[in-house]
Amino acid sequence: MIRIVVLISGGGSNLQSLLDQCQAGILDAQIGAVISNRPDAFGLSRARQAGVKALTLDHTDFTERAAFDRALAELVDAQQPDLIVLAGFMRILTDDFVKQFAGKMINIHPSLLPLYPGLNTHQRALDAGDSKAGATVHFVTAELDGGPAIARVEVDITDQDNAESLARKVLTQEHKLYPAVVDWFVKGRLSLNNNQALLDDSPLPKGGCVLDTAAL
Ligand code: NHR
Ligand code: GAR
Repeated sequence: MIRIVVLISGGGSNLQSLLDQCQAGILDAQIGAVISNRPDAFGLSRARQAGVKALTLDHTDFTERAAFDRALAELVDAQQPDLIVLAGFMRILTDDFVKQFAGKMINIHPSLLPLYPGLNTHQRALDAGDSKAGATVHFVTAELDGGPAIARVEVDITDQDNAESLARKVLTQEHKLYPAVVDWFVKGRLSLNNNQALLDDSPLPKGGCVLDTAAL
């Protein structure tokens, strides 16, 4: 069975949706370990609750970013993962780390990429007067939130929305999007070739294919 390592920094609700789908047998994969860079991340409790190994590598114990990344790479590699899933992981990874796991590391980002890479995405979408927001799953490359997109979900922005309400709406859809994309990987349908994401050997559109989560 495919082994997954999930990297988190916080609440871990996306992690929970993956744990639930593995538990239910919908995802034919094993989450071998969850690693957090923050010792107080609630996601670590979710992992333990599910009987999954929960590890912490505190970035504040390191004076240099590169040293933290080397230690993280060693810890991840020791789990022998087939897939590394970033789920609310908040540390930018060095080129060396990304290269080591090229083609087998994905991230979920709370915007319709290529719009709003980086942080504070929901407020930026509101400030721009956008009518739509969403989340994108992409392969992780050295370019921050710039790796080839796989799939996205979209939500409407209403006049009533603020950054919190929008974050909640998008997060609810992320919980459907991420397991669906992980399932493609688990089934061997997803690959990265020459900086292009492929599903069943066909190139995915720029920005990723739009998933209709109502149909999931
Ligand atoms: N690393 C690489 N090389 N490429 C990507 O695409 C990455 C990555 C690491 C994380 C997630 C990303 C997101 O989905 C991600 C994608 C953290 C920051 C950030 O600025 C930006 C984007 C993402 C994650 N982090 C600060 C830093 O100095 C710390 C912020 C904090 O601790 O709160 O690392 O949004
Ligand atoms: C999610 O919205 C995810 O897309 C976002 O943080 C949230 C994590 O929620 N990720 C980033 O902003 C990465 N920089 P969770 O911990 O409950 O899964």
